Amino acid sequence: MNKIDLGWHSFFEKAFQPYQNEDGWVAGRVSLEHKHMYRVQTESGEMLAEISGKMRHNALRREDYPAVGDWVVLSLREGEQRAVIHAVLPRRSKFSRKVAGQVTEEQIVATNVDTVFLVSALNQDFNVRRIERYLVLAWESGANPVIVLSKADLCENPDELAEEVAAVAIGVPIHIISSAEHRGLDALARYITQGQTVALLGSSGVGKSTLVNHIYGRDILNIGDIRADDDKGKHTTTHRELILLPDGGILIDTPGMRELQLWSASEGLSTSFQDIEEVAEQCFFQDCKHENEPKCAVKAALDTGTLAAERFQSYVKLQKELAYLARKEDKGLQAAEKAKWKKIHQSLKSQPHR
Ligand SMILES: Nc1nc2c(ncn2[C@@H]2O[C@H](COP(=O)(O)OP(=O)(O)O)[C@@H](O)[C@H]2O)c(=O)[nH]1
Ligand SMILES: [Mg+2]
Ligand SMILES: [Zn+2]
Repeated sequence: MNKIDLGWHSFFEKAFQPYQNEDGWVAGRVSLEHKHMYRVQTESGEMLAEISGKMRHNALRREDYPAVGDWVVLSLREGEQRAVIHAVLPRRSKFSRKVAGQVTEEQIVATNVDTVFLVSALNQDFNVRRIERYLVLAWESGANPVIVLSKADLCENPDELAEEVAAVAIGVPIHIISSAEHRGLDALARYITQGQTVALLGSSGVGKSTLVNHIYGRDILNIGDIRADDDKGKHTTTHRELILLPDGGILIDTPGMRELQLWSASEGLSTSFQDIEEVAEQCFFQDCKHENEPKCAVKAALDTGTLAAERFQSYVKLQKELAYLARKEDKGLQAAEKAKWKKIHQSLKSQPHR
């Protein structure tokens, strides 16, 4: 396996330069994350790797640790399929969400992704607002979003629903597919060429793993079996996994996310809701909240119906969520900074006096 097939790029080549004179140090790509262990793909094969003590010591935040899709700097242990990770190379893109639950912490879903397939099933779970939410994070990630509407075989009017999506996903390609009927899959192939990384994101049960198997041409992932009363399937994918396709191209299958909570994404919000932000530029007051201000262009657009009320509500809601997150994150950063200094003071104290 050569590095190009693994997604190597001149960007990483440059970032790796400071390490290339170290004896036996190579670059590898993280394909699976275990607890404290990583499965890494290299030119000399697949191996298990641990991060070095120094790296662990210096790591402060989630983003300082490797994630699936990362290129890392490794030293190989002679004669063993084991390695030590010394650094994470800078990321070209990073898809993050907030960890589930109350904790304000980043969860990195996948990195160095060229294209994200945002997969939604065309069944009773179909929800335009959820797609909007995914789009915000996808735009923020730096990867190109593509919307994949799956299970078309279960839907009477896929084109109508695709149009609804098009109205909230301006300029984003939309593909209608059915793995069951092998419909629309060829159109996806053009995104998955040699060295290109595509991550599949979407709620549990929408058919991501099934799609990976169809693209691969063989059942390499477990599929959630259909429960008697619906077609959602069991939650079988529990980890993120990078898969190398036989004809080149790299897929990252991610676990289903029941709730997708935003992680800092102000640019992603602006890109996703460009239509609204453009209208808002016409408001009389620059800091218009579009509530009761006079000469509010957004209100006018809502009144005439050129802007859909649901879309505006969704925008306001996501904006509030981001603002709330930013306040909490700020506090979290302060705490991390404090902890770091405490660590430094302690290590100074424990050094013998000279
Ligand atoms: N009817 C129909 N069912 C599908 C299709 N693709 C996947 N499924 C079923 O949906 C369930 C969940 O699929 P899975 O790939 O595990 O979803 P994931 O959680 O997104 O990875 C399984 O029972 C699949 O057989 C499709 O195109 N049509
Ligand atoms: Mg799955
Ligand atoms: Zn306004």
